[in-house]
Amino acid sequence: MTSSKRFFAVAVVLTVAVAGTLGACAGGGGQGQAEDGGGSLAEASYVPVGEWDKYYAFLSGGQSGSVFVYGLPSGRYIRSIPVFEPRAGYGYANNPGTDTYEMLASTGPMWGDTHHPILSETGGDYDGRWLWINDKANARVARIDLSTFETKVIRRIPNIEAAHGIAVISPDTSYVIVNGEFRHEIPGGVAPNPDAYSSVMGFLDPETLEVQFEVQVPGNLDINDSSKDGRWAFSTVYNLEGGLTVEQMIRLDEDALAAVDIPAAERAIAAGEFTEINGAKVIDPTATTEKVLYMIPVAKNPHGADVTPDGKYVMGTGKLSPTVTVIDISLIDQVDNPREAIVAEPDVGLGPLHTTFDGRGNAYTSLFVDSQIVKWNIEKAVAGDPTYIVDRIDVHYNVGHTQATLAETMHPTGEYLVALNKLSKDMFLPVGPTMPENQELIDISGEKMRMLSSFPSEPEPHDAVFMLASDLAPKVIQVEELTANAVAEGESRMERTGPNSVHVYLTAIRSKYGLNEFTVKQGDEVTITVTNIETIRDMSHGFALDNYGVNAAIDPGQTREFSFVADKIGTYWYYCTWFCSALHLEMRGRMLVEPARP
Ligand code: K7E
Ligand code: CUA
Ligand code: CA
Repeated sequence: MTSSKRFFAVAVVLTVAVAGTLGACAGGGGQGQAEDGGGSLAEASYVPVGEWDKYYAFLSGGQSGSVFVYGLPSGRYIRSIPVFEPRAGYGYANNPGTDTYEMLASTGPMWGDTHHPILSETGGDYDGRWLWINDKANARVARIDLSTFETKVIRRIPNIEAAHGIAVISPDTSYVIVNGEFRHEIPGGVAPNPDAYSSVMGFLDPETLEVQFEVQVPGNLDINDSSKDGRWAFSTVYNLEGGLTVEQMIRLDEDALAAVDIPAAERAIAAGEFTEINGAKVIDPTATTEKVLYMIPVAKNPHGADVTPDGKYVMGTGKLSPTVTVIDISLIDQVDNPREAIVAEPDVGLGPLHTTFDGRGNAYTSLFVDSQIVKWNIEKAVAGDPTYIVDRIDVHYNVGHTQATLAETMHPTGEYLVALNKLSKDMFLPVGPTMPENQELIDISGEKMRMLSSFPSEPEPHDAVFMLASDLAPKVIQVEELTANAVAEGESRMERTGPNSVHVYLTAIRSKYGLNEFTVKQGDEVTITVTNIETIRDMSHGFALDNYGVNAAIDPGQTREFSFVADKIGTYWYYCTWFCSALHLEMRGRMLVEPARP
């Protein structure tokens, strides 16, 4: 087969593989069950009752708009962190007028499509401060504070359609980068001719998420990563054809891996070599004095972009090509022909999407079409040794991302790998036509991979990152610090603040609110400030006001404030929504709404 015929064949397989295997598994069960190694497989992922997992796993929440938190190796679902969706259970963005509601509503719709959780780094290792996640659908990025597992910042990124790949710039999180995947008219307006389209890679302040600058890159920016020394931002690029249809987007045999020279970009900004577009400083890399952008050809329509833990190589993972393109980072700005920076193109299998690492010189690539994880040795592939494939393991089914423990840091633990499979088919009890996703936990500590266990999740964790519990658990706070607006014990009261407004101050502690009742007039704007004055862990209270659509969860030490208009006459009970004590059901009080004019 000529190479272009082979690529076409792979493209066809990618499209039909899912349909082709769907019918094969009626009756369920059998296919996914791991071979038992005399009970040792069960032991390898068993965590006794009351003991903690060794790792936190942060899985992207996909179409839920959130982040899922699991424990590894048990695969226990612990909680989720709402980001781009309201969640009454956590008092997050569900009451109009609250800070979390305004943060979400002011940047776009009350839903999102999250793909890539990433963690803050200091010295190339996770520091346990922050986690970021993208909303592909609405050009947003959010920052979560890991001391409370709460979303603190959401920002819409200008000049971006489809915020897809995100990454931190290692080793010290100098920027968070975000890719604009879909090409469109950056300055605005509408241009039916796609020649006017482009996309940018955005460089954000990690804390505020404000855009520091953007770099225009040809093609569709897909997945990104950074070198380990802060020098380079990488991204795979597909659709260099500038096509509008699938057929047009796969016409050429090659696309590229883009490498942005960050210090060169910073110097271009300092020299004024940018155009301000929609509030962002945008660099056109064809118009800078210094070279800012390098485009290295890789086989057509690549997907994953991954840098090895030692910082030597960046890999573009094939998707339509059965290969991984290995690029020597130190050669990028040294060679005349960018092709000379490519040091290996190992053939790994059909539909390779993402690559991860164990820190012992091995790469693990997910194969969507083959439904496998393939383990291969990087230096053997670079040396041209044909025995670079070390092992293959079947996964169930059609794997997207795969991540090994701490693989994105400079010190992977090489212990577990999670395959994030797109289809679960026969793996779990049927629950209607919509089945969960299936994550599989694989032991990678030995030469051969060992399938340990699987656990379902809501759709759709694209990607995951892991932290050692010993690095994060001690940093998580159990009781919030009191804020300036906290209501102190004995200070619960109602104040009339105007002819049509009242402010109610309440404390909450087992098993009472500070006021048993308060009375307002119909049409009053009611502002309620509630402080949970508990000082011990895991003693949350809630405040729900029946038939008024108000519900807030309040953690120990936390103060929540919300407002509504008391438009209905009558008695309305407010009650605690978190089961806090034997008298939880009695933890309630009355709001009396009287007619405005008696
Ligand atoms: Cu491969 Cu959005 Cu990371 Cu999904 S992307 S798989
Ligand atoms: Cu307080 Cu239930
Ligand atoms: Ca292409």
